[in-house]
Amino acid sequence: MRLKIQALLLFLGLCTISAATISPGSTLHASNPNQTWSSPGNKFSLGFVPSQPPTSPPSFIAAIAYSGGVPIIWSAGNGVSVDSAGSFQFLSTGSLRLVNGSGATVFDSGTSNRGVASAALDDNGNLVLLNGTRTVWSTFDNPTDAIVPSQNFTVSKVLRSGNYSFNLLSTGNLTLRWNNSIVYWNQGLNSSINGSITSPSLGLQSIGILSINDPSLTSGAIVAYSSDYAEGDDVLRVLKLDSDGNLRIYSSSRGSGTATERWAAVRDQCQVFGYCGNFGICSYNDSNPICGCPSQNFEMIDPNDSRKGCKRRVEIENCPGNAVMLQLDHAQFLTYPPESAEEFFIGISACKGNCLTGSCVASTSLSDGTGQCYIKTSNFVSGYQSPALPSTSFVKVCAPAVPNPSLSMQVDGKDKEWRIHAWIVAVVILATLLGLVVFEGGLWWWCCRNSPKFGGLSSQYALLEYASGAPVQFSYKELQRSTKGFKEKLGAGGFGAVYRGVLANRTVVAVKQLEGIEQGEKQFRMEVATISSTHHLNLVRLIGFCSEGRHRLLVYEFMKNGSLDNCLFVTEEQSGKLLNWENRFSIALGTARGITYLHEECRDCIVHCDIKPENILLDENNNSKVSDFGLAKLINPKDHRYRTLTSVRGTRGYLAPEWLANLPITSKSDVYSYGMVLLEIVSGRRNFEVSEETNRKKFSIWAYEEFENGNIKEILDKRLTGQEVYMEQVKRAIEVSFWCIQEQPSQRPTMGKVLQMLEGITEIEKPPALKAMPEGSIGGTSTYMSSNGSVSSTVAPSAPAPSSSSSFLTTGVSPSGGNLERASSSLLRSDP
Ligand SMILES: *[C@@H]1O[C@H](CO)[C@@H](O)[C@H](O)[C@H]1NC(C)=O
Ligand SMILES: *[C@@H]1O[C@H](CO)[C@@H](O)[C@H](O)[C@H]1NC(C)=O
Ligand SMILES: *[C@@H]1O[C@H](CO)[C@@H](O)[C@H](O)[C@H]1NC(C)=O
Ligand SMILES: *[C@@H]1O[C@H](CO)[C@@H](O)[C@H](O)[C@H]1NC(C)=O
Ligand SMILES: *[C@@H]1O[C@H](CO)[C@@H](O)[C@H](O)[C@H]1NC(C)=O
Ligand SMILES: *[C@@H]1O[C@H](CO)[C@@H](O)[C@H](O)[C@H]1NC(C)=O
Ligand SMILES: *[C@@H]1O[C@H](CO)[C@@H](O)[C@H](O)[C@H]1NC(C)=O
Ligand SMILES: *[C@@H]1O[C@H](CO)[C@@H](O)[C@H](O)[C@H]1NC(C)=O
Ligand SMILES: *[C@@H]1O[C@H](CO)[C@@H](O)[C@H](O)[C@H]1NC(C)=O
Ligand SMILES: *[C@@H]1O[C@H](CO)[C@@H](O)[C@H](O)[C@H]1NC(C)=O
Ligand SMILES: CC(=O)N[C@H]1CO[C@H](CO)[C@@H](O)[C@@H]1O
Repeated sequence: MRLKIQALLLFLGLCTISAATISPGSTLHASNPNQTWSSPGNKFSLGFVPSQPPTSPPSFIAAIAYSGGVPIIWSAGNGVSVDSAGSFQFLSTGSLRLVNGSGATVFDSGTSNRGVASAALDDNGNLVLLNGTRTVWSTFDNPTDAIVPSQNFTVSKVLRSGNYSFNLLSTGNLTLRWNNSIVYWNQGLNSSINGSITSPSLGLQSIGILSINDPSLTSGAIVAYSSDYAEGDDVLRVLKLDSDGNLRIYSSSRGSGTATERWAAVRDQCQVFGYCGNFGICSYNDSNPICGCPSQNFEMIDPNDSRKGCKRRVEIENCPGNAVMLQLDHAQFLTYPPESAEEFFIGISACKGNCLTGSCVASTSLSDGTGQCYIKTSNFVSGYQSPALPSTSFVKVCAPAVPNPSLSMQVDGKDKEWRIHAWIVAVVILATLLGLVVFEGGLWWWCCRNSPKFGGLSSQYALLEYASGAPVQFSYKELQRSTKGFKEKLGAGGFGAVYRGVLANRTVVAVKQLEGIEQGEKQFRMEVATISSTHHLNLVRLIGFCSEGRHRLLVYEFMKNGSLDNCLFVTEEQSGKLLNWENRFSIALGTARGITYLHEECRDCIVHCDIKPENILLDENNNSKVSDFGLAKLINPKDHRYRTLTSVRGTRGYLAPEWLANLPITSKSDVYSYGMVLLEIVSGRRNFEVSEETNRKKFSIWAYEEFENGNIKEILDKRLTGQEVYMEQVKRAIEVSFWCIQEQPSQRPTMGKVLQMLEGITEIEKPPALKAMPEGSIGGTSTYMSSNGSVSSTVAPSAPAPSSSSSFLTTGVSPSGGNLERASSSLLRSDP
């Protein structure tokens, strides 16, 4: 039925086409908009229309428009405007020409001396130049920004609007591009039609279907339906590339003078690249996309047109050495092919820090669990900010970074009357709240005056919150009381001392008193929220926090069996604590699971940065739990220095070489540290230990030599002799650890892969040889754990040469490997 109607319409269309002839020498004048060339049925007309938006003095474009003036389906020179003295001429040479008031040609059809004897506008809206009956040139073959029914759009054609263009690819894909390069929309055909397309053409049917035709297809492949599909007589539908970069189908009933949007290619306008210009940030007010600047460090290029973009008030070149990264929460810089090459997988602070060096202008860190980071080096960036976006972006600006005032403040500043209203509302609300509080307080007192637990009220509430999974906020006093004035010290880590405490509900906790926190309250709370939203069986759970004045404390669940180092490196007297092999292997697996979760599975990818036996805690069943994750971010607010030698919080011996080589820190750096810990779990010895027994070599280097010679038993902890040990597991653990401690990050497996190899799910190839580091550079006993060791004399190992041949199982190599190295070498170059 539908097909019949279609055929009928097509038939009618073909038969009724007649065209009003325009004779050579005719001229239209911009000064008289009433003068037009019309199609026989008056459906379409060519004439001058005022350009939009109106200008002063007025300017005009020569356009073919549907009856009623809307929509415009073609314009001379694709929207070029002329002054009111301009004219549109059909010259006797056969050319169509638009000239402005000074007589300069601004558009020419280029058809002079090609035998054109007449021109005609038909009732499909096609203006053709004819030699007899042969079409020499037509507007349908030279579209500007729109396509109408019966127009045939092929691979070689293009619609343009400003910097945007629309193409049909020979594969049948439809693309929208910015600046001819960046593809921000790419839609393919139904995959069941793959590969068979030979010469596709795009057509808009008069009933509102957009489809692709091809000799290999019996019927058109449908691309889109108008929302008013098949409705309406005398309705014109137009596929139009708008100046905002979106491709839309409009419907317009004849003579109405209006066109209604019926379909749009890009649903989310803010996803259109460059919509807000360079450095412009797209966001939504209620429903309209609006453009703004990233911060007060920027100003609009044209205050009258926010879409023109923004520019820095002070250019980066004018503040050498004083650039900082401005943080934009819930924001991303759009990254589309072919631009996305500059991506790699690192944590959020590395994404920020790595951008500060080199030619990077902005970066976006996705918080979708991938840890993906886009480094923008192009001089054009297009931003999008929305509370729904799970990403954080950074822009390089001259210090100080001045964030935009929040929306409420803007409103405040604008409207005094509003402020008075707000005052009244606030007073009323406050009074109501106060009344409620007094009432509830009375109720409480009445209920609880006899309860012995009255004093523990706050903790009772805390318990409620704890059960709900949100971090509890403690007062400093409360924690002081629960730790008996910070008496029982459990240990001291890189971030501060840890004390044993007992909460009012008798929960035993570990209270960490953070040191060197320079971060503001808000930032701290955000990080706490991130840490506490990270739940895993093999991660130590954060119960609560305290942020009061200078005091920053974190409250963790208490781990009865302490940290792994206490059970691995025990002296003769304590040998009762020694772990058997079964325990050791399950600790290795549990730790790997916890780190895998941090890297790959939780919402904000976290690179731990300080994995060592001291940070692996054991509960009463010797289940391992990783602690201190997410803290690296807390400590160093000035991220660009976060990994200079003096501020490295990680621990020598477990630090990956890239820390000292000043290369990007990625999740692979944690893999290195884990590898060292794994080797220690097997051997019961510190990886950097040097002794006569190891021929004065670092234990890890010596261990590899023993492994090469097939002496796995030599590496295994001697104290396990006589116990039940699965040599198959030992061998696997040793091989995995050697894979993890490869010098090249790209050679190390991901944590997920490590887990699979340990579990025996994936075969393990023979690990390549380890490079002996220059003595004293990494993990030398002299610098280990010394708070301010001979840092300045430390020799950083030479930057690893980018290697494309990775011998590691190909599936285990992160796809970012190559890019990472490219990015690294550029970082190195720009570093003094
Ligand atoms: C165009 O037509 C309108 C009404 O049809 C008339 O008022 C106006 O004067 C005309 N303009 C010119 C330049 O002829
Ligand atoms: C006409 O176009 C020429 C060349 O683009 C330009 O120099 C001239 O100023 C224009 N004249 C008017 C009146 O717009
Ligand atoms: C115009 O058409 C005629 C016959 O159809 C042909 O002979 C002539 O070459 C054409 N002129 C040009 C310039 O192509
Ligand atoms: C569109 O044009 C191409 C090439 O000019 C042609 O092969 C194809 O048949 C045309 N399609 C339609 C529907 O007219
Ligand atoms: C196109 O983009 C360039 C920047 O690449 C900009 O300078 C120019 O104004 C843009 N043109 C239009 C019409 O938007
Ligand atoms: C065509 O579009 C699909 C998505 O619809 C995309 O996966 C594919 O890569 C595109 N093909 C080309 C050649 O761009
Ligand atoms: C693709 O084509 C198949 C068979 O023609 C059809 O069943 C399916 O619904 C189509 N898919 C889409 C997304 O149009
Ligand atoms: C949203 O922005 C549009 C365009 O700038 C404006 O016309 C509209 O009034 C704004 N709406 C609100 C609710 O602010
Ligand atoms: C913005 O518009 C105002 C008035 O409409 C005008 O005076 C001003 O010059 C315009 N500014 C720019 C940069 O175009
Ligand atoms: C736009 O394209 C031109 C030509 O391809 C190129 O020179 C220019 O750098 C591009 N602009 C941006 C901002 O990418
Ligand atoms: C309609 C069509 O050609 N479908 C093909 C798509 O590609 C797969 C795999 O290449 C073929 O099996 C289908 O026949």
